Amino acid sequence: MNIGMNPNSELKQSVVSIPDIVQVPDDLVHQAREFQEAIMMYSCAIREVKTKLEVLNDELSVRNQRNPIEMIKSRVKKPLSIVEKLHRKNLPITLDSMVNYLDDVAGIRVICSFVDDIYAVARMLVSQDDIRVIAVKDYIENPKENGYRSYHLIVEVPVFFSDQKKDMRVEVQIRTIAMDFWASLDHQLKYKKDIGDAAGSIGAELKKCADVIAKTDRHMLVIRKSIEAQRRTVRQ
Ligand code: 0O2
Repeated sequence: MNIGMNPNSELKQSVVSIPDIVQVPDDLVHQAREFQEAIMMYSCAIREVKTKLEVLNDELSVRNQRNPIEMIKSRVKKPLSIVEKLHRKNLPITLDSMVNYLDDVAGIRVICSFVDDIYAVARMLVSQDDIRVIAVKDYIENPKENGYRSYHLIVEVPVFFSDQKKDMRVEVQIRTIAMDFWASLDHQLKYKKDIGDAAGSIGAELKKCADVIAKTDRHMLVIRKSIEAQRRTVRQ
């Protein structure tokens, strides 16, 4: 066992807290370092896009006297979820695969008040000239079979680092409070896999809830629009 000074010790310490007496292969240290750097870059990309969304929300809230965005959540995908997704897609479990084939390592979830806010926010974000749209999935217009609704965008945003500019991919999921409520519970329930024969009927119940929620979202929008129309009439 090598207990002397290891030339890589400083690097090792910065990547993981492994005592110096533990021999870690240099290539593993190198890979860990590269992974850490990639994750840092994704987290910076999240900050760039999040700031854009916050700016839009601030501007629109002053102009329209209400916030189109209720909340913004973000996350960098956890290492185990990255491995699980690469495995599910039959891709090699490598850093290159992650960077080249996973579009949702950096993820932002925007929770809007009303359905029309989703489209307004998406339109304003993608019309910014440093944003490149890679893919759009409109699960509101075309809900998933299980009832899942949300508007998904994969965008690329340039991030300036000390010695380079990198175009980073970020997945932006935009949905209403009601859609988010459904998706959160659906996500929780997916982890409870020991439901045996009940899976079909539970799926059907969840689908019913999703449809009720979508109807409520549409109804809330009608109410807001009639309030706005009323206000305009009163002002005239
Ligand atoms: P997590 O843990 O939320 O990140 P792709 O990403 O394009 O390779 P897919 O499944 O075709 O794979 O993409 P899609 O349909 O755009 O879905 C990606 C993400 O949307 C999922 O990420 C979920 O966050 C969300 N999502 C999609 N369908 C459902 C659903 O039925 N229920 C819920 N609750 N969320 C859903 P991950 O990586 O699966 O999970």
